[in-house]
Amino acid sequence: MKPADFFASLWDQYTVITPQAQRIQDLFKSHGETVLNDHVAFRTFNHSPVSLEKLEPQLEAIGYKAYGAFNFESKHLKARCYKHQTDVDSPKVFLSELLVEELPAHCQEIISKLVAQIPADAVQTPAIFWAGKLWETPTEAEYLALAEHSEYAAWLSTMGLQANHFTVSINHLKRFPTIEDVNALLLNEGYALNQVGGLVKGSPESFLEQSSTMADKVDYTFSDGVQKTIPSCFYEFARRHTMPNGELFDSFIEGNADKIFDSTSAK
Ligand code: OOG
Ligand code: NI
Repeated sequence: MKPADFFASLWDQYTVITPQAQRIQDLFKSHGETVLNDHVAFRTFNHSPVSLEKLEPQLEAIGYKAYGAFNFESKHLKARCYKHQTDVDSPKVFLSELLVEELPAHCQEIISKLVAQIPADAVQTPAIFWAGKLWETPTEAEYLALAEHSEYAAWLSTMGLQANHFTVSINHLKRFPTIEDVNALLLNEGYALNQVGGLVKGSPESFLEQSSTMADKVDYTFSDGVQKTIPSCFYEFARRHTMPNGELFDSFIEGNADKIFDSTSAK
């Protein structure tokens, strides 16, 4: 599979439950912009047939290679980032996984019931990255129990494997050269942005500035019939800066990412 086809399929699936992303991309286009993606992110459960280490070969199969690793202790997550080995314009990939054994026993039980339903050989092709939920829908009580300890776990239990967000590369915009320009445009259009730690995560001094919308909300029916609107996915904006060695910073920053994760928070 060509990376372009991979990201096109992902985008199609992502925008169905994240209509704001299509609307915002169209908004940039209406201002004459060409929108390139900085990166795309995925979430998964560790110790499962779709763990980070099981998924990684499918990224390698489309030409990607890991180049960074991250830990988020208070969120019980670890992550890796990947870039395409030859195509510099292909989006980077941020792949995180939940360290399930670090959650309270009752959360582990809920998750192990979900994970037990995933076929051992679930990972066969890159299409696994938009496979969605590989388990039966949880009950509302299970969702709320997970959310109390891990918003990430609750989100993953309802949404499954899919692009959690795409990220607009501000570096490739012409009329909105700064992250403040982008945020002002979005706020003016009425979009809710992630405010955790301030609108802008990071700084030019750390070579990476990021902001994101709050996730869209979708109507969801839990397995016990309870209906609720819950967070789906969000859209991110990233501006990368040149380091003293003259190269553009191309990795991620734990202190920024920690706050971006909250873009799917239900609160
Ligand atoms: C990933 C959050 C981190 C970034 O760019 O640092 C991130 C997630 O919400 O799954 O996207
Ligand atoms: Ni991101």
